[in-house]
Amino acid sequence: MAKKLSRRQLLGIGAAGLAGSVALLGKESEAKTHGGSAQYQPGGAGQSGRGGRPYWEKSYSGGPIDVKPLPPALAGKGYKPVVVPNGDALPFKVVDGVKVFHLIAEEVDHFFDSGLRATCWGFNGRVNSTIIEAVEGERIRIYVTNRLPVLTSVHWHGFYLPNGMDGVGGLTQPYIKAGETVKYEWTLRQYGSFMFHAHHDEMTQMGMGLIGMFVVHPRNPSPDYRVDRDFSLMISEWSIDAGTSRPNTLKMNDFNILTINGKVFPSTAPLVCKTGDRVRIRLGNLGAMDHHPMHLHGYHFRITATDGEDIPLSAQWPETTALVAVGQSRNIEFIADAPGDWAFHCHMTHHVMNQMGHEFPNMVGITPGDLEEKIRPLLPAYMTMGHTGMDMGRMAEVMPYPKNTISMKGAPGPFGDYISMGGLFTVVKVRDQLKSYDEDPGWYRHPPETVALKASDEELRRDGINVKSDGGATSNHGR
Ligand SMILES: [Cu+2]
Repeated sequence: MAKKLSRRQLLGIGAAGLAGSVALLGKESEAKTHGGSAQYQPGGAGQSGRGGRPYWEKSYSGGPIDVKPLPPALAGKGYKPVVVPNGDALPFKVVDGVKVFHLIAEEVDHFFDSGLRATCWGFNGRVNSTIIEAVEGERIRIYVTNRLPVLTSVHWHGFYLPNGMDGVGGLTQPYIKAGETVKYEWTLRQYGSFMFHAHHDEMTQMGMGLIGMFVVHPRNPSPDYRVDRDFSLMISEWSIDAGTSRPNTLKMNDFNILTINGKVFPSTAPLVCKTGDRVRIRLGNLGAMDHHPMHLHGYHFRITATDGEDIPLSAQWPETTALVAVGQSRNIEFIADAPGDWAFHCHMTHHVMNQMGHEFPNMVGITPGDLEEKIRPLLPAYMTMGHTGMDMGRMAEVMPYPKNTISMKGAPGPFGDYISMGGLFTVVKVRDQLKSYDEDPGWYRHPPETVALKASDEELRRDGINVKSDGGATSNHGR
């Protein structure tokens, strides 16, 4: 344990970062109103248990709750805000040294993609993509207004807090009735990637969209912790039958809409980085039933934190796929030193599809013959599904989509072909030159000779490739 620091010394640390927030305080009123005599110490009881103490002799719940909070920090001064593709952080104000938020649970007419909208439930006009952002040591007060026609409560997932602030409707608090506003308040004695979600009739309320990321920045981040790009992605899954506009929260499997921050590819905003940037992606999963192995192309990364806490450097290991189970968050970190358009997606193949029906007979390998011609007079839009797989280009040509649906997968790509992906898919766009992080830099322009293209006859001849007679038995190693 580092030696105990006085409040003055604490404020002296990272003075540039805290200067703005100290001015905000005016007087130390928060110290009088909240907490006992001990100042909250960043990286203290809850975080690491370092300093030669036995393993068990640390707090697993953040230590004493009646600590004096640290002053609130402002975006860009006390912390570097996270980037929320297709979303934004909830605004706040500072009242007497307390950071005050107003979270509103309400019905939202939500666009998953240009072809699909649905009436969902969300927070402050967004679905899955309103995040709360705060800083370790702060006192926070969150008013939750229930504009839904049902009871609700909001649970703060992964937080050390007084039991009565935990948000489990009926257990730790009375429900928030329709039209009511309830106040949650506690001091943040930790940092990390956390979440919040409705904790009443979860199947319905979380399934309708009442989930969000809650990012708490460390008070005095070490140089190791600092990144250039810090993305926050919430993963979820939905069942919305073609032509309908309400999520079916009774579904237990075969979810057909899989979203990152409430959007499906190609509507997922790319993660824009500059070559050489240190990148953190915070992944949260508050879907209903499915775990998502999120795979990044072209790089390996380290899994650096769970919603428990940071993983010590010595315990991190390299990965290319991070499994994010329901109710978990994972931070992954890497240096984006390879320019390009790098796919980042769930590796469950059905999770990179949109609005897929799963009740078709298996047609792979079947020769359909004149089946279509025979059925068309009866069903004009009939198309034999998938005897060579799912040909989305042809589907788009042949099949008129019902109203309020999106294609199963596919978006026009840079080569005139379809990108045969949907759902839990986005693109990490790494560029040597960037005008702005906020602009989509378009498709990557590959250096000459670095794209897989059709082999020329000359190349085939040179390397002795006979496309007609090669193949068959493969025991002839090296020939
Ligand atoms: Cu998945």
